[in-house]
Amino acid sequence: MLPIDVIKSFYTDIENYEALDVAKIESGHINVTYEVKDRTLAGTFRGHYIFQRINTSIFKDPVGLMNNIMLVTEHAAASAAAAGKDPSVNTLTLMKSVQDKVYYVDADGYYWRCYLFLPNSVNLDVVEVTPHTYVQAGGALADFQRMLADFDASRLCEVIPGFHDTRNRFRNLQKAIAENKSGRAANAKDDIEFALSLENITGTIVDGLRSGALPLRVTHNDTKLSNIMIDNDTHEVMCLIDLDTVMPGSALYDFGDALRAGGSSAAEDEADLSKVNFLELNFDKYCEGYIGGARDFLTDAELDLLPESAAILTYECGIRFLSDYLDGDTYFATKYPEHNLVRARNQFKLVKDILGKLDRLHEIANKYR
Ligand code: GN1
Ligand code: MG
Repeated sequence: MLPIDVIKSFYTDIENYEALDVAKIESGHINVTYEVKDRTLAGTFRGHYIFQRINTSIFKDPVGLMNNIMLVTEHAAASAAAAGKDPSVNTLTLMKSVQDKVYYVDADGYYWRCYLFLPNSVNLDVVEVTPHTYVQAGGALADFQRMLADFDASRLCEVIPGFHDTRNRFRNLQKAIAENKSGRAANAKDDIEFALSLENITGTIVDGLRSGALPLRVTHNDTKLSNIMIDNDTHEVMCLIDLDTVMPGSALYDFGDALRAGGSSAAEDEADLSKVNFLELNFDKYCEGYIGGARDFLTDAELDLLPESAAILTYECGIRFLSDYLDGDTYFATKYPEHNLVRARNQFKLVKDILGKLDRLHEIANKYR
């Protein structure tokens, strides 16, 4: 239920409504989302909004999280306007409450927020996915990073501390192996051996951030196709949505994670590893969109590491699945007992494939620099 006091706190014109539709949107897994349409009796829109109740069992600091989203969307809007673009299309727009805040706490203590609905938008994965989809996805990430390239990312809080600290993820794996809480380490002997053999890649990005060799930027951390909105008629990219995991970090986190998912020929839990391969064509198309849109602000150090970042972020996800398997499946939802081990093996197969193709991937990325 969307309480009326929540609507009224963001939308003062509601007193004059003629026809108000409230519909629950079921696609997200974390927050509770409603679409609110205010129309005249003749059917013309007077207002069109997204209301969301923030899941505070996952996001324990909703005020810090909303402050991140406010800073990032305001900066992105100003950048879009300065570039002669339409901010209401190129970024989400938060509504302010009657208390002049970007969130509202209801009588039961729930945190709510309200965005303007992106006009005539549809998710990128709703239309048919083709190689061109990856040009668009890469372009969407480049647009997001470009609008925020001159924003001081250290002003943002770490919504999930150490989210892509691969060295820390590696220490967590060592701990999970030593503790072997599930008693399943023997089932994963070769996988553990493989995971431990790649410690040398865990510092590439985090050490670069710490030394300043890689710039600190705003990262999105969930750049899947369903979080990219396009215009329903022209199919032009509008913007990224789902800004809950916006945090300070490296541009390589988002590039690498996008290819972890979008570069694979199979789902991340495909058990038949012969079907799991890294697709050079998807990498090429994503590079076309991403490097094409981002090469003027990315540093050489970032551009040099794009292929490696795909391997590192895939490896990191693999060791998270493996650690969770050893811990007894406490973090990721699983559908059957060995699900996390299947996922880990799948990711490791992809890592091997990426590492074996690094020279070729550098050639591809260099075409667009
Ligand atoms: C989780 O919630 P979802 O499915 O978008 C995880 C990501 C992993 C992904 C792997 C907050 O993402 O980091 O890459 O699973 N998100 C969080 O499927 O841990
Ligand atoms: Mg998400």
